[in-house]
Amino acid sequence: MSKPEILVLGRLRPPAIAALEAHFTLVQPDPGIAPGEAVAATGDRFRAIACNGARIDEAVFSKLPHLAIVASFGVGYDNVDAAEAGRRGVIVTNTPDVLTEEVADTTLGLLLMTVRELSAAERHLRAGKWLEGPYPLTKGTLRDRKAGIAGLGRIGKAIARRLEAFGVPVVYHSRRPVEGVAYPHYPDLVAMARDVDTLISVMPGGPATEKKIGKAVLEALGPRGVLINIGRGTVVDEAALAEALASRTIHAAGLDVFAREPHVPEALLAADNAVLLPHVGSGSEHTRDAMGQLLVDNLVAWSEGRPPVTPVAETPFTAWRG
Ligand code: 8YV
Repeated sequence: MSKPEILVLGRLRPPAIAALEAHFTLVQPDPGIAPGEAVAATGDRFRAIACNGARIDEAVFSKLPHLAIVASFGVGYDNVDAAEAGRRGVIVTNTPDVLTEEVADTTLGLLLMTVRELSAAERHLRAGKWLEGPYPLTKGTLRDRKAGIAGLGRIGKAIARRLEAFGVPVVYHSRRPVEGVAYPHYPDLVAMARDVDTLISVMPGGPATEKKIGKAVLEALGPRGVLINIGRGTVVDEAALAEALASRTIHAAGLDVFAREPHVPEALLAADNAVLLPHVGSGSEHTRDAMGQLLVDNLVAWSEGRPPVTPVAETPFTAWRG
């Protein structure tokens, strides 16, 4: 019996490719070609997609009339129009849980780098400036801070646990209180920003959160304020943030994500009070391979007629085109 075909859109690491090849025949268009174009002539062949970052929207769905499943790499799936998938009876899966601790570790690293200026201090040493004098004492410290986490899902909770261990009090913002959580809840983001000096965003991307962290939130955070963004870049109004950093409306920012990756606005690159990382939150081989394996497990479950392991909320497993 021939193996089912999988359309691979975007890059996957060799272990995931090898694991997929054990079960499927892979069709891998050049990742530089837009998904709609890549499937223009052959779309009705495919019932399953494995994707990493590729935009899968209405235009792509319309070229894939027999599609049953989109297995997306990453916990965030703002690149996939999951609501449209739901309407079409297509299951979308993501890769939660396996990256939670890694992303939380990176968040604490980025927070410390930002508050204690660790990357600037290392640059001072490497430039030979230590010979001329010590690196200046930092204005920032974790010792007197209070953190507000925007988005208290699995990753937000893992960050909160670490902050507790560091002795930093935690509050959180989400639309509704999270069950079983004792941290104080703020339904209003500006109100929370006013009450904390360290805002950590783990919010997902998409239209509902676009530019939620803008001028009003940054002003509320105030001159001691530190913004850490580990979720999605689109959540921050980057022009307003660059302005707030330049005018010292806030003290500093640590960013792992940007609105138009891999492009980073010049005004942020110019900010000496910003620590900028190239979206490395989950970026260890260990964790990326666990994510890859979960993507494969979802597709194998589909091909064997079993329920998907990690379907997204918009496409719960009820009836699907197995
Ligand atoms: C990945 C991420 O780097 O899981 C996510 O949502 O942002 C990251 O862990 C990204 O998905 C890789 O494409």
